[in-house]
Amino acid sequence: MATQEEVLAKMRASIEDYDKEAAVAAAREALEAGIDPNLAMEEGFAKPIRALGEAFDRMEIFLPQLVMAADAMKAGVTVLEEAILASGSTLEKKGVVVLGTVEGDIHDIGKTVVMAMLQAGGYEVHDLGVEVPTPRFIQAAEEINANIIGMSALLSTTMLRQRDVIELLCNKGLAGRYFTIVGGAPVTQKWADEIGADAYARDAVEAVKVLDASREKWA
Ligand code: B1M
Repeated sequence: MATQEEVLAKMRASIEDYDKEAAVAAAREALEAGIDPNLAMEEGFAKPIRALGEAFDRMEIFLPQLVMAADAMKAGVTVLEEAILASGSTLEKKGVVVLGTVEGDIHDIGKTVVMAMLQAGGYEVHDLGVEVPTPRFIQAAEEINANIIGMSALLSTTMLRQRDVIELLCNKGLAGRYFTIVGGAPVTQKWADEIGADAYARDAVEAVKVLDASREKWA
C-alpha cells in the first residue's frame, strides 16, 4: 500500500495536472489508506490550489487553467466531504447556520469545506450558494429561524458585502438576533472587529471551534 506522503503527492499532482478523475481516485485512495480527510483536504488539495492561485497572480498560468484546477479540486472535495459528513452523522444539533458566499463572489470551494466541517461538528447548515444578495442572508435566517449567519468572501472587493449584511441587520433592528461569523482568504480578525462581526475563523476547523466556544450566545 502507498504511504501517506505518496497518496498526498498523488492528490497534489491531480490538481496540478487539472485531472478530475485522478483527484477523485486519489481522494478515495486517501480514505482507504485511513488518512484524516481534513489533513488530506489541506495538504492534498488546498495547498496546490493556493500555489496555482499564486502562479496565476504572477501570470505564469491563465484563468482557464485555474478553473480546470478548481474543477478537479471540487470533484475530489466531494469524496472527502462525504467522509467528513459521515463522521459527524450522529452528533446532536448545536445550532442552525445559514451560510453563503457574498454577492459578486463565485468562489465556493472554501465555503463547501466550511459547510462540511460544520455539519460534521453537529451544526445544521443551510447552504445559500454563491453570489448571495445581501438581504437574502437575513431573509433566509428569518425563514428557517437560524441562530448563525456565516459569510464567506474571497475577494478584497467582495469582503465589503460582509459589512453590508451586518449593517442591514442593524438597520432592521436585528443586531444581536443572529450570531455572525465571517471568513475567506482576505478576511482577518481585524476586519471582523471593524465591521462588528461576532466571530472570524481562519479555516473550517477553526470555524467549528469558534462556534462551539460561543454556543451560550444562542443556546
Ligand atoms: Co479566484 N481569486 N478569482 N478563482 N481564486 C483568488 C481568491 C485570488 C487570491 C487569486 C490570486 O489572484 N492570487 C484573487 C483575489 C485577489 C483579491 O481580491 N485579494 C482571485 C481573483 C482575482 C479571481 C477573479 C477576479 C479572477 C478573474 O476573473 N480575473 C475571479 C473572481 C470572480 C468572482 O468571484 N466574481 C476568480 C475566479 C476563480 C475561479 C473560478 C478560477 C476559481 C474558483 C472556483 C470555485 O470556487 N468554484 C478561483 C480559485 C480556485 C482561486 C484560488 C486560487 C483558490 C481559492 C480556493 O478554493 N482555495 C484563490 C487564491 C487563494 O485563495 N490564495 C483565488 C481553497 C479553499 C479550501 O480555501 O477558499 O481560502 P479558501 O477557504 C478556506 C478559508 O478561507 C476559510 O476556510 C476555508 C477552508 O479552510 N473560509 C472560511 C472560507 N470561507 C469561510 C467562511 C467562514 C469561516 C472560514 O465563516 C462563515
